[in-house]
Amino acid sequence: MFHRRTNTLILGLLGSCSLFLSQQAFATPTHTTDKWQDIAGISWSTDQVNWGNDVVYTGQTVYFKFDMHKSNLGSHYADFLKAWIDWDQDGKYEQSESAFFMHIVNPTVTPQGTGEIPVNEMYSFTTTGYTLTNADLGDINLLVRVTCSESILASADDYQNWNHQWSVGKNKYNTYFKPDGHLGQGETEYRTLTVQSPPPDPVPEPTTMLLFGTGLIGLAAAARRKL
Ligand SMILES: [Ca+2]
Ligand SMILES: [Ca+2]
Repeated sequence: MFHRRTNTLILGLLGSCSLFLSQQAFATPTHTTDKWQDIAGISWSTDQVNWGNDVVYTGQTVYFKFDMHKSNLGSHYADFLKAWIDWDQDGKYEQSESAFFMHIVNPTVTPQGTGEIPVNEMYSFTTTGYTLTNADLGDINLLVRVTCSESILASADDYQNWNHQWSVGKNKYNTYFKPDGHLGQGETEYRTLTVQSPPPDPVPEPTTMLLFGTGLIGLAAAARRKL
């Protein structure tokens, strides 16, 4: 189970970025290019079999799935995907509302200059389940971003040199990866999770009613016999 506001799942990828540096900060998330990594899917499920963007109901446990597509092999440290879920529905994504992040070390440093070899890889990440309560009723907005290690360091004004990417550490990358501002590489996408009260139970089938009625008559007859 993961808990609103507090949980941070970490995920990550071997990655690659070319040099896109930006020291600027923007109110809304923006990216220079999605040429290297992009978001291929955002979906959720209550049975972990059927994934989509359907309405969900209180009492159900919902799992989220995020798909990241990686176009090119590259030479930088890692690619990242991070998701925020506006659980308190105040229209803002707090760092405490992050539901996802990670970091896997590339075992070999690919020489720079070979980054644009197409790899066309797909990565899929699934969260643990969250059980919806009445406090979740309404429309809950999701924000998902993908980017590279170099872009994150640049946004945090911590780009010291190329090799610095390998010594930053996953916790710092998580802290640096914000729901707003500008990142050189990557993409941002949004979805809305609609949470409703469960629909009423379906009307019983006529045969069920007949059996139920027969049973009642039988019970009544038995009760009379006992008198
Ligand atoms: Ca996309
Ligand atoms: Ca919020």
